[in-house]
Amino acid sequence: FKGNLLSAGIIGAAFWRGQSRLGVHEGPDRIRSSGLLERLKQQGCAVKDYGNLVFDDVDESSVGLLKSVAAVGGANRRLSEAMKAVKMDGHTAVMLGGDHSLAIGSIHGHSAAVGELSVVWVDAHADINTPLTTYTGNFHGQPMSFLLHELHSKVPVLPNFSWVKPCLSAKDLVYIGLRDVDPAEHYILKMLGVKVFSISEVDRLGVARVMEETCDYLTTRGKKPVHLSYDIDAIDPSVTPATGTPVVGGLTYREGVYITEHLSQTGLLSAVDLVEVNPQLGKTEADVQSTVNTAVDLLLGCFRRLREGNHPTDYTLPEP
Ligand code: 6HN
Ligand code: MN
Ligand code: MN
Ligand code: MN
Repeated sequence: FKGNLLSAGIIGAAFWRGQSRLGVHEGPDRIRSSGLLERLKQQGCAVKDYGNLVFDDVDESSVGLLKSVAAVGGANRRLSEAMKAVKMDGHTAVMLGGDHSLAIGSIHGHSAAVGELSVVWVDAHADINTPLTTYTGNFHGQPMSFLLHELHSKVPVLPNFSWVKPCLSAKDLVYIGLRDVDPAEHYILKMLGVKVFSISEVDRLGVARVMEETCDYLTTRGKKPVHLSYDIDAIDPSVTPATGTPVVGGLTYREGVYITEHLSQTGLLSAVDLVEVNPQLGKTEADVQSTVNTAVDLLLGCFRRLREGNHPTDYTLPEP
């Protein structure tokens, strides 16, 4: 338990044009209003809320199949700058989405501030389509293709994307929870030899061994700051139904939280994305609350919360 001087720098990114379903822009405020900041402070974490980013009203036009290209590029550019500033201020950065296309700006800005990163991507999906392999045209299924050095030559230059420079090596990436991977994505993962703990590996090994192996794998080449990109749809839709692309057979609540607890205890966690919470997609208010409360618990886990309980390091029992 290294130090108790964690501080969270929170950025809201109420952006949804990386996919087509209305409501995911409500994620940041809904997660805040469920008590995230108060509960982080209660557990001894300093908190600075940078508010929600203001995005330019750029045109929403498509390039072929690709939806809202310039909007996605522009929003991510702004997010990248904000993320870099939060890291320069010395915080553990928290990016509340919004859809998962925002990982482009989040990881790019994080890397611009601290250099080489490890990325742990927890998701039902690999989000590694290129703009030429996507069949939905949604950028939330493509962010990883813009970030990897190895895919640079496979990604065309698009309007408002010329600022994006790949910043991640395939060997510094681990996926956890995959269970809905497109054929082209599967090909890319195999071609690049990316480390993947699909939901089948979670079944086979158990989440504790998956996390041990994840950390061992990432740290064999040195201890780089870790960026955790957490898509709420990694968790089973019975727990987190309010999301745009739910897939049956996901992580349990307990497995999901364990991942955050384990990474937090390494002391290497430097930034977290929590994306794809869509409050408009719950069938009932209870569905929405279950989704949002789980998102909050995942974030608390990222800031050293332990389910066994915690106490301040200087705690002393009152004398009678
Ligand atoms: N997400 N592979 C599909 C696509 O559209 O490329 C689904 C992507 C889902 C993205 O959940 O962040
Ligand atoms: Mn997903
Ligand atoms: Mn470990
Ligand atoms: Mn995703």
